Amino acid sequence: MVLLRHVHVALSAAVAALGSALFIALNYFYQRRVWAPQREYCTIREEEEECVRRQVLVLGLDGAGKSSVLQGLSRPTRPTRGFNFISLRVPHCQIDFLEIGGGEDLRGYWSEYLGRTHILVFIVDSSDWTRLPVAKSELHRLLKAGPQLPVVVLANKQDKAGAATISELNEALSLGRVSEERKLFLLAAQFNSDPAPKNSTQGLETFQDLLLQLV
Ligand SMILES: Nc1nc2c(ncn2[C@@H]2O[C@H](COP(=O)(O)OP(=O)(O)OP(=O)(O)O)[C@@H](O)[C@H]2O)c(=O)[nH]1
Ligand SMILES: [Mg+2]
Repeated sequence: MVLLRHVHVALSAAVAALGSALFIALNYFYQRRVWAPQREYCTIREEEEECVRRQVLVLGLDGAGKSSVLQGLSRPTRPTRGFNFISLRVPHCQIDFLEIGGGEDLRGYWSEYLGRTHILVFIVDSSDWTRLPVAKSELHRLLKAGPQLPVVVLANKQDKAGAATISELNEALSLGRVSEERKLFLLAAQFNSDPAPKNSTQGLETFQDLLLQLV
């Protein structure tokens, strides 16, 4: 009888411990995956103190889709004289996205922002074959100016007919030339505002997950 009671107590304790571990794990997993703009996730004071601020610089030629990507991550943004800015709160971190317009007149200023940046997102219009050489030289100029910076190259507009594939872009942008030391990622994406299912946004989750790992 006494032995049975001991077994019962031990089993209950084991179930309780397993339940708590599961609860903590689920909570942690849920928090890590959360990405919702305009909400405060650092609600616990201790966590608030740990919050860090990270800047993601979003560049790419004019029309590549920078604003569309920011809109995909958040709500529509207001362009301010060639600049777009959104701020997202995720657990332990506030991520500031700064887009600078891609017109020729603004490209000269891009590198001035690298010093304050933690991650560079370079967006390419995969269907714009004629301007891929320009995108390539701008990208390599930035890589040279920010030798330590992790870089995510977003191969946007994959929905468009004749869009370059990932391997074609790897070649066209000479990414093989980039040092192996550099954290460099090339991701396929489409951020079309057209609501038709075949045109809808793709690659958003992978992009978000990658950013969460890099910040
Ligand atoms: N088909 C298609 N169109 C896209 C996609 N992403 C953006 N666009 C369209 O491309 C055009 C330019 O997009 P923007 O987001 O304004 O480009 P941007 O890089 O911010 O351009 P600048 O601010 O001028 O440097 C818009 O008409 C978008 O709707 C995509 O993935 N697929
Ligand atoms: Mg824009």
